[in-house]
Amino acid sequence: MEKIIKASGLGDILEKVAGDERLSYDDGVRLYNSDNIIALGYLANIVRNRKNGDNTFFIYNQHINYSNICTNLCKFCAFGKEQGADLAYEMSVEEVKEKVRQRLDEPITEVHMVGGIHPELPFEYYVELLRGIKEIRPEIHIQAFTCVEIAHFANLSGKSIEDTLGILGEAGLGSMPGGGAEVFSPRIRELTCRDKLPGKEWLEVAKIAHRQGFNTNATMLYGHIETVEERMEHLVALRRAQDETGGFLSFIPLAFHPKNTAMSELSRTTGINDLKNIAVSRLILDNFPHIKAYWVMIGPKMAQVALSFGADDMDGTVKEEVITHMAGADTDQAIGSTTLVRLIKEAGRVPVERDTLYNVLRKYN
Ligand code: V47
Repeated sequence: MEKIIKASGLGDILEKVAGDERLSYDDGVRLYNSDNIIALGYLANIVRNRKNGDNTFFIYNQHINYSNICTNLCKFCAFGKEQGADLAYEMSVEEVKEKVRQRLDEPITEVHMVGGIHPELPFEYYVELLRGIKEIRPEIHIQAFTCVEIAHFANLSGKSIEDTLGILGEAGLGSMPGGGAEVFSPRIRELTCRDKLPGKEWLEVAKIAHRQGFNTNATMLYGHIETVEERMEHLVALRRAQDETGGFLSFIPLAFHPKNTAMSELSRTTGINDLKNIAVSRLILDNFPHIKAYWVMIGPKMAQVALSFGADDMDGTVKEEVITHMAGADTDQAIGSTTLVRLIKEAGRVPVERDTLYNVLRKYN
């Protein structure tokens, strides 16, 4: 294999990876431009095994999207709707509590909750959502609200990001998911989501959250109009932020789904693009403990293969995924833990059920 890697012009990168040396921006661009997907997988697998061995994580979780009403109306998004539009919806606090109540008999350890940037709901609504969920299921970890939502809540409350997070933390917020990052490039944001929180501010909110003791995740939406260089700028910016705070747990590359979006003329991502983004992010984000292959977006089969290309986490049972399905995902809206365990075992890895903060709950070896 090492001969093949040298023959594909990546010998110097292999040496760096074997020596646990940091890769540069230019190395990342070369990796993205390489046609040798097996070489990329081999390199990423070295880092994956060094960090996580054969452990492959999943979580028993429940997704709740409290509302899709959104003022940002990003071009790549089929979920966000204008208030009053046909498919627009918003749940009351009671409806969200009912969603949690309905699944009390399942061993769920995490509620993953995000929504749009709603023009009218007051800050108290979000605080009540957290309190309400905790009332029904006090032991559950709530991973909720992207950096974009947190910045919006700070505007609503008239308080600093720090104070806003403090109030949400007291109400039950445990950590934050990685959405809303998209691609940090101002060019991409101007073309696809000009009203959204700028990339720099997304990073600032994440770092403030980390300094306050919250862990968060990070994402990158790939496979639309971004260049390889813009992907690399995004990854390097995340790596720099992680050097400063160490608060990111997991990075999730998100495969663009074009259906029902304002960019529906674009094609869906291919398997090679999916694997490249997993592998290159594993190699560049040397300070991120985990890389997730999100089965909802790339399908369970590709997510299984991704476990040999740098990924060590398959996310979770999910149930009722909405954001990707409104954009045409053809995966199921939920997956059983037995299926996740089988996928991981057949990939030759060890399934590990985790909680949100990666504490091991059960190892299937
Ligand atoms: O914020 C929107 C993206 C995100 C589309 O943190 C789209 O563990 C693809 O962030 N095609 C929501 N992606 C999902 C998300 C997530 C999912 C699973 C785990 C975690 C985590 C985070 O999906 C949005 C946006 O960036 N998105 N529209 C689309 N058409």
